[in-house]
Amino acid sequence: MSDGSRLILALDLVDVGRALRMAQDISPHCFAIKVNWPIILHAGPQIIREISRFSRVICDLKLADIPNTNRLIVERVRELGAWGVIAHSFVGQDSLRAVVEAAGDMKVFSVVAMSHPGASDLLNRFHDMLIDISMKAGVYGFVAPGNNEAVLRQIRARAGGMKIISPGIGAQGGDEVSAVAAGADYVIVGRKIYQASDPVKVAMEIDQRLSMML
Ligand code: 3DU
Repeated sequence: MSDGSRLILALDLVDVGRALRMAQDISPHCFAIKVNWPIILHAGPQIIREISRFSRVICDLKLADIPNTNRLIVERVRELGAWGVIAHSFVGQDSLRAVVEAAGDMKVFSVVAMSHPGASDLLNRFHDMLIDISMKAGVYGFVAPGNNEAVLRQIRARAGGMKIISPGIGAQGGDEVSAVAAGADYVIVGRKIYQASDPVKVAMEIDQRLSMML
């Protein structure tokens, strides 16, 4: 893993062998590797431990349950050695606080807006309230759309110096440099990298483009 990188690899491959090889090859060029339900359901939760041996791992479980259930899940994620975990904030302060308390040293990122078109139906109209709920719950940072500069800039303005990680780059139309310019600290990139004919090269190019902004 690279401490100075602003790239987070979204490892949404369901071929576990390929996913692990790619994680190893790309980890020197990214800050962290994000695992989501597809790879966890195919490989089993131990994939979190396995990748944590050589990289920071962010578990994108988008937790959205009552406090007790959120707590039980986060305790297990912590045992498996993850560096961070992602939870929804719309369920309210108590549910999110349960995540923060169970997380210990793990970083908690809350979703305050999303990158898909349907996010404008409801969720993205409430990002200010979701940021306030998240701050009161004590999260470390936010997940905000890297392909929606207007929303991302508003979230950055309200988030102050808190960390923002942004998906929506590449396959969902966003650009990594524009997202960082609009306020993202890190960009989350999946298909643009793992569907490329040379994923390591694409990851290195993104990493280099972003490092030139520093
Ligand atoms: O579109 P990509 O292939 O670069 O993958 C983006 C990843 O980020 C994927 O794991 C998805 O579940 C996650 N994500 C979003 O794409 C959008 C959000 O608002 C939140 C998370």
